[in-house]
Amino acid sequence: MNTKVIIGIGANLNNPLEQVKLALTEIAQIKNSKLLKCSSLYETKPVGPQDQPKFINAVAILETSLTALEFLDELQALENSHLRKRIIHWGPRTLDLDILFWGNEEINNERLIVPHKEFSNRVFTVLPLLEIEPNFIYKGTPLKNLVSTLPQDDLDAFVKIK
Ligand code: PH2
Ligand code: MG
Ligand code: MG
Repeated sequence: MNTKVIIGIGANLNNPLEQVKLALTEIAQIKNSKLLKCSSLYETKPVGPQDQPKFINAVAILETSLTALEFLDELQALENSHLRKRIIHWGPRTLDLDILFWGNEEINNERLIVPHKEFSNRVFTVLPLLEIEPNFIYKGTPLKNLVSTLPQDDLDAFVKIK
C-alpha cells in the first residue's frame, strides 16, 4: 500500500543551496518511492541559535511503499552522505531531512515522531507546504489559517530564491 509522505529539507552549511538541490535529485531516486511535488527553495532565518548562517528550506511530497522506518533509513543515509554531523541541537547542518507527515498516521517511537512536533510553529515548513498543498488541513485547521500565528520576524525574513 502506498503512503503519501511529506518531508522537510533544510541546510545551512557548505553551500546550502547546492546541498538542497543535490538532495532533491537524490530523494527522487529513493527505492520504491516516487517524488510527486516539490516546493520552491527558500532562504529562512535560523530558528534556535541565531549565531549560525541562514537556511535554505523546501518541502517535498512523495509516495512510497516503504515502511516509515525504512524510509527514515533512506533519509538518514542521504544525510550521512552529505557529511552531516550531529553536534548542536537546532544548530548548523549540511543537510536535514525530516519526515513531517506520514499519510494521516501518528507515529511515536524512539526513532520517529510524526506529525513532526514543530511543524505548525515554523515558517519554513508551513509556507512551503502551503505553496504545494494550498488546501492542506492540519489537525482540523486549514494550513492557511496558521500563517497569521507564525512569528512575524520569521515571516519577514522568508524569501523565495528559486
Ligand atoms: N532546522 C532546525 C533548527 N532551525 N531554522 C531554519 N530556518 N530552518 C531549518 O531547517 C532549521 C532551523 C532543526 O532541524
Ligand atoms: Mg529539522
Ligand atoms: Mg532532523
